[in-house]
Amino acid sequence: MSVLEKITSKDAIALEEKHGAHNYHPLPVVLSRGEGVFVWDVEGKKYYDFLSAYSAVNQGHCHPTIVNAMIDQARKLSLTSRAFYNDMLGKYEKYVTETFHFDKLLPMNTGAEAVETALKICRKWAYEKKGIAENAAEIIVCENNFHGRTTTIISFSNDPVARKNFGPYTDGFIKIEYDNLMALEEALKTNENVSGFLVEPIQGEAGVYVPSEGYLKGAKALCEKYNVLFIADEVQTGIARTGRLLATCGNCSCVDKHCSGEPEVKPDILILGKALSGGAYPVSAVLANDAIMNVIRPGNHGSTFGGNPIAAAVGMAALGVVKEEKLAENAYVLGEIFRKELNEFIPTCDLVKSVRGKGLLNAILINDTEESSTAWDICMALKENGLLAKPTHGNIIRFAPPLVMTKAELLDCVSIIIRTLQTFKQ
Ligand code: IF1
Repeated sequence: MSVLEKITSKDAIALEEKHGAHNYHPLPVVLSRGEGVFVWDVEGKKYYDFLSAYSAVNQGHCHPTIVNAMIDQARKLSLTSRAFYNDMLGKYEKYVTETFHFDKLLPMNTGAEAVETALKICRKWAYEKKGIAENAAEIIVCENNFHGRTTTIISFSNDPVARKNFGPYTDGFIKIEYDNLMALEEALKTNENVSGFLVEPIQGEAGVYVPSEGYLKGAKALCEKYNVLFIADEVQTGIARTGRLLATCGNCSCVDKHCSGEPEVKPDILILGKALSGGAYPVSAVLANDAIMNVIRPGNHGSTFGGNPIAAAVGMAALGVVKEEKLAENAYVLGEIFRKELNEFIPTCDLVKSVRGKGLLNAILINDTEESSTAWDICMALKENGLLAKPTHGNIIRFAPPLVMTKAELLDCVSIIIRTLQTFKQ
């Protein structure tokens, strides 16, 4: 079969079924085109995208500024490796570190790689700066975390599907309850070898679990007290998704200025991925100040593709779009409307228990068991009605559209969601 030949949904799914590893269970829709908040399937049906590739496509599908930056750079120079300098990486590093107020950036490609990088930096800092005995460093993580799928990262996951039969696992992690400062202080107090605390500002995979007001600030204060690095995994929450440039910006006044430079919580190590490229290309990064990042010396870490010229061009363009189009502000405003509209509907419907989230990272809780197929069935019905979303667990549906959505489009989506939910009887 020629790659140019038109393919039906049925045939595309059959090909993946036969020739691809079965490591996903996708909704049965085959997409072939995207523009802004919309995607089209191979039969030409148009959908609102309410997943945004798990928040990678915050800037909307195929944003022309990002696509043009990518094409222009691809025509000039795509990859040099880090054996040589290229003329884009330094510009990109300056731009991103100035945007987020850190001294230095370490470029990688995927979110999981950036998390691995942060863990390595944290451990090296523990031995060389904090004075922890070799191989004794511990990093605190949270229950129900999702940080990626490498062997080390799944070592501290408590999702049996992600973890079971992939051992032996990497040591050196302490798991505590999320959103529990007492548990964090207890772990810090009783383990003198703790060097870092790795946390998602909102737990995505756990079902868009927003911690209590003040949790991140309190956690950062405890990390300071015990000389432990506060490591924020903003792979999913970062780049305007939650109505701020970063979720750790909290309620600082950056909504219209993008960043005041004084975020509510300043991580010691910041992990970015996904929308750092607007979904055009795999681009991830770890940011930290010199006192931490300078523990990394030549040969300690790297990646063939990390910091390549296309990634640098795409990353600058993608962040530029977020700033120029005020996407943090738009996500903030639309998120308030989305939750208000759904909160007005929920009392009229036994099927939905609640809506929660921040900015345009939201989820509804379905009044059924985790084992039920209700959330999946609702997503299938939403698909029929022209809106794509994916269940997380059997009873939670995540709603995360691209941040370039207009208010009229959002209200149209709200009416599709409500109309669809009304067709389900408890
Ligand atoms: C999949 C969830 C989202 C992440 C955080 C690191 C990574 C991710 C906070 C790794 C990745 C994804 C990947 C996606 C499913 C997914 C996800 F449902 F699992 F929770 F987004 F909501 N840190 N998140 O959320 O980044 O290596 O994938 O680039 O297909 O597994 P990656």
